[in-house]
Amino acid sequence: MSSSHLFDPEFAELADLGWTPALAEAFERVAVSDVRPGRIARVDHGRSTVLVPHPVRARNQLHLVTAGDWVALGPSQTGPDRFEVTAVLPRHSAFNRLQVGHTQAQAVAANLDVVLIAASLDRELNLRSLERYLVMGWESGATPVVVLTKADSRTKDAVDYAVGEARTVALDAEVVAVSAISGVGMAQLSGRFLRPGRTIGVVGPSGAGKSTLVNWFIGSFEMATGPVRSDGKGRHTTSHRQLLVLPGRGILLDTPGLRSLGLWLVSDGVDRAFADLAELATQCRFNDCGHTQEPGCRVLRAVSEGTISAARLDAWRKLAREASSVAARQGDLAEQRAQRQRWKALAREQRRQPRS
Ligand SMILES: Nc1nc2c(ncn2[C@@H]2O[C@H](COP(=O)(O)OP(=O)(O)OP(=O)(O)O)[C@@H](O)[C@H]2O)c(=O)[nH]1
Ligand SMILES: [Zn+2]
Repeated sequence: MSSSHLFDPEFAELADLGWTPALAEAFERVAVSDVRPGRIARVDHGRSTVLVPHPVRARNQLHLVTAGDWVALGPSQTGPDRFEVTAVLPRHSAFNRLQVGHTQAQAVAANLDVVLIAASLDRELNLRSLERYLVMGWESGATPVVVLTKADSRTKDAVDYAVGEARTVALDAEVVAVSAISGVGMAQLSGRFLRPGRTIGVVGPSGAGKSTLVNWFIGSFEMATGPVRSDGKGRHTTSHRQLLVLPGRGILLDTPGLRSLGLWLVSDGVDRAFADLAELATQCRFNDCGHTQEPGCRVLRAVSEGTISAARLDAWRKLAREASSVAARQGDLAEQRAQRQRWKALAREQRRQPRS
C-alpha cells in the first residue's frame, strides 16, 4: 500500500481516532498488500473489535494487543470480510499490569495521551493513593492530571485547600477541581485536555466519579453535535464502550483493565512522581544514602524543616522498594525462562544425537 492511500478520504476519518503521520510511517514499514490500519476498541477471547474507522472483528493471531493499540489488519484466509491482526504498531504509552507468574507485563490500555486521575472531594483526600496513581501515570508515558471530583460537596474554601494539598504531591501534574452536578470546572477541564485525535483515560478508586466524568464528556459532545451513534455507521459514531470517539473533540479510552489497575510495573515513574525528593537526594552527603539516619541527609533535613512530610518520605521509600522488588522479580523470572529455554535446547540437542 502506498502512503498516498493513507490520506485518501477513506483514511481521513482515522485522524478522529488519533492517527498521526508518525503512525502512518510506522504502518508503512509493516504494510504488505491488502492490509489497512485500525485501532483496537476492545479485546475479548483472542479477537478484537477494530475501528477502521467503522468497527470490524478480527482475530488477534498471536499478537498481544490491547484497547487503544494501532494495528495492521489483513484479510483472513477463512473467508471474505474476515480479518486478522498482522502487526501491532509501536505504542507511545501503555498501562501495564504485572501478571503473577509471567515475565511479561500485560498491557491493559495503550496509546493514551492524557490520564485523568479522579479523586473524590466528598471524602478525605488520600495523598498516598494520589501518589501511587501519579507514579502509574508517569510510568505509562501519558501525562497525568489530577481531577478532584464532586467539588459541590465542599465549601469553596475547603475545595481550595484540597487543591493546594493535592498540588504538594502532584508537582508538575496539573490539579483541577470539578463538579458534574454544578458544572464547576467541567468546561475548563474538557476545553483544556480534550483535543481532536487525543486519547484520554480516567483512573481512580471506585466511586471517585470516573463514569460520571466520561458521561459528562459524552453528554456535552452530544449537546453540541447530536447523539453519539452506536450503530457504527456515519461520522458521529463508535460508542464501543471502551474506545469512545468524539469526532473533532477527542477520544476516551475507558476499559475495565485500566479502571481496576492494581499492580503495575514501576521504574522511572517513581522518580517522576517524587521528583522533589529525588532532587533533594542528590544533595545528600552519601551517594547511597538511605535517608533513614545518615549524617548530612538532605531529605531528612527537609522533613525536619517541614518542607516535606514524613508520610511522603515514607510513601516514596515504599514505592521505591516496590519498584526494585518488581524489577528483581522480573529479573528472576526472565532468568528462569532463559534457563527453561536452555534446557529445552539441550533436550532437543540430545534427541538429535544418534542412540548408541
Ligand atoms: N455530588 C456529586 N456526586 C457525584 C459527582 N460525580 C459523581 N458523583 C456520584 O458519585 C458516585 C460515584 O460516581 P461514579 O461516576 O459511578 O464513580 P466511578 O469512579 O465510575 O465508580 P466505579 O464504577 O465504582 O469505579 C455516584 O453516585 C455519582 O452520582 C459530582 O460531581 N457531585
Ligand atoms: Zn539522604
